[in-house]
Amino acid sequence: MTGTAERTHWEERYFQAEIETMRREELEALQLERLKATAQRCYQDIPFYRQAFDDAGVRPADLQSLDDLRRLPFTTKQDMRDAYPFELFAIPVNDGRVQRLHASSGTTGNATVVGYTQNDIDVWGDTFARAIAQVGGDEHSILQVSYGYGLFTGGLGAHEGGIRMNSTILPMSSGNTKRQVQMMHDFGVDILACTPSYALLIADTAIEMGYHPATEFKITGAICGAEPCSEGMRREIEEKLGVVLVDIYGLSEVMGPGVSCECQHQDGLHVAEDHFIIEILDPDTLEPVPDGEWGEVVFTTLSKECSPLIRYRTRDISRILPGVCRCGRTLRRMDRVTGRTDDMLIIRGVNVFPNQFQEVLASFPEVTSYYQIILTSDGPLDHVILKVETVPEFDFDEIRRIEDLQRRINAELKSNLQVSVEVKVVEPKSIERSEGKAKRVFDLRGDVR
Ligand code: DLL
Repeated sequence: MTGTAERTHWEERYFQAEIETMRREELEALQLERLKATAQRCYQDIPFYRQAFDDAGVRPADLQSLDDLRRLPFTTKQDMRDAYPFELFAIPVNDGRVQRLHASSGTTGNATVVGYTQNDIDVWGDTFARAIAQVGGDEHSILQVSYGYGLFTGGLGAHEGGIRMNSTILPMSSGNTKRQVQMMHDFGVDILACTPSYALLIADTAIEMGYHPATEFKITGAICGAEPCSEGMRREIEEKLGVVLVDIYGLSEVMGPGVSCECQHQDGLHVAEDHFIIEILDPDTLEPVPDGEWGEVVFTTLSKECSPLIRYRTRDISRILPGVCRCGRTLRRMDRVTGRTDDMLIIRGVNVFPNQFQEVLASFPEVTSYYQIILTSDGPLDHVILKVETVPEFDFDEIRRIEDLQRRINAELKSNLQVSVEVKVVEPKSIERSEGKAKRVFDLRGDVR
């Protein structure tokens, strides 16, 4: 790949330029019109919202400007769980228009269930297709979808994007990694869509199989999301596979992948603002924070027919990046999601997100991107073990080198994150690999949170 030339070419690549570069005033007018229709539909067709609007003393007709959105009530994950299975649907499930159901895993309560009409699926396809264009894909590209298919929105969301772009879809789902590599090589796959942890596993497996994917494979783009990915891990995947990796964000409650996505500049994720209004709020006061400041991401859907949501509190933490992007898109950008309000660890009074460990580890060439955080109790205090895995070239037999590495990582964590943890360096390949979202934090403290 001749990086620069390709990227310059990509700067011209929009899937829906008329929307992606729309003047702000026009976009906001479109948002207001769609917001009014959404509020009306929610009030009319969903008893939960009628009650919530009435409790808040607001009617859909009160929406005169986008600022009036702040008068509307919030929706939480608990509201969605309580509405299990279909009470938040604006269209009865057997009505003939509900084409598909997706649901979150629901490990800690009822699953959250979301329905899609054909139009909802088409919008989803459009927004994911924008991501395909961001990595230079088109109707000539082969798209390998290695997100899991099923109730999880990754696989079918990417699939819809491929259909919309008219790309050739290779619906691998996750798992059977050697076969993934073999087909990626033999078929000349152009774009890979999967979680970043799985992309890394696919890259490592290809290398173990004796390939040098960065030069021997045709692949040039990766669309990776569903979990945080540090810059270090992104570069590792990019170098190993020879791709440009764009971060894609989404959540099943709001749609699935495609709510926002990076462009080739990898400088924030353009929100599909024609279909979603993003707000960044202080999670304690629920008041908006200024652009550039971190807070909880809240979304209102603008075009969803079956499962519209008003001010859904995602618990994800991000911020709006001020200014306009070099790519020319006018859709505003949110920063990469590095954590969730409910993921935050409090280690001896210091707040840290698991992903921040990954950022620090990225500066150590002796270790891989695989790590685990194990929380145990040490009397009344929390004890944190950070397990990190060495690269195969590291001489694991020399205890002095191991101790030295542990000490250096610890010092770096202390100076960057102000936390003190027990660093445990482990042998190559001893940390479990993930074919989907990686589980990094193991809470063995015995309390159910
Ligand atoms: O993970 C949808 C998705 C599939 C997004 C494929 C991107 C690619 P859920 O399983 O409902 O849906 O999980 C949603 O995952 O609230 C975030 O905490 C996290 N998440 C999603 N994308 C990203 C990302 C899908 N790019 C939850 N970076 C969200 C960091 C992400 N976290």
